[in-house]
Amino acid sequence: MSYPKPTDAQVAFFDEHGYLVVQDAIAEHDLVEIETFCDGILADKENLANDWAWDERESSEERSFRIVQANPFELFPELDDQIYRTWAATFGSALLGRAVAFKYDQFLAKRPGHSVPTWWHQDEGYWGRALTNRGITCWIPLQDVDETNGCMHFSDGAHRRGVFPHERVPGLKSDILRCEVDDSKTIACPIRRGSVTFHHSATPHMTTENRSRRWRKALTQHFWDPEVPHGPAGGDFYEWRVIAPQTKSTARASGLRTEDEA
Ligand SMILES: O=C(O)CCC(=O)C(=O)O
Repeated sequence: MSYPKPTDAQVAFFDEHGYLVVQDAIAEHDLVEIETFCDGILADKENLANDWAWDERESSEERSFRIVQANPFELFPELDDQIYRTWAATFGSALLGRAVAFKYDQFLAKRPGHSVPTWWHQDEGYWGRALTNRGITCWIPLQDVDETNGCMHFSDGAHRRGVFPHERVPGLKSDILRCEVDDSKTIACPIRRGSVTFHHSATPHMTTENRSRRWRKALTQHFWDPEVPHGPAGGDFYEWRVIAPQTKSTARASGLRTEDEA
């Protein structure tokens, strides 16, 4: 199979709605490779991953990993030139109408039967003011997804409404944020393995908790205008932003060094 090119209708849809589903985009052999690397992270999540919904009552040894969060690009540099990354950069540049380049990725896995939603948020709520309208995300689920196991939901057209106030989620000690959206604009995007979603950096989005019997795994890739003048840890952040890496690799992905590496 060859990776698809964006059509004018897809570019127009993205511009109006702030998100897009691309069906059957990623080749199965590439999905298998992504999943092999990500399963390696899952097997050693205590050392390689954050618990993105870390319950404040749990010690670091007891983290129950309701959302596993790691940075494959930091752990596996051999993935640098993979086609799903270069394709998503090209496709995303066309959708956004400006050139973007790969910035970082995240492996996000939701434990079966013990997970939480990834609450409504805008990526710009994390990335800061320098990213205004200058980023796009390509989300690759590694199994079929729907509302029972954590598919994407978008707030239709809300990328044109600026950045909403965000807050930390009470009871958690990770850096995860949430915001309020207009419920009447919510679009759920159930998709099959191989399909992806793109969203604009100001599009509010969320995924539901995983109520299935299997892990819900996804690789999300973030693309920024290369002219953005700062790294993830050095910028013009909103006041609600916290940076709380739990491992060396997730610290490095934030542009930070742990104390023993300094
Ligand atoms: O996979 C998830 O749970 C959330 C992904 C997300 O928020 C993103 O890709 O921007």
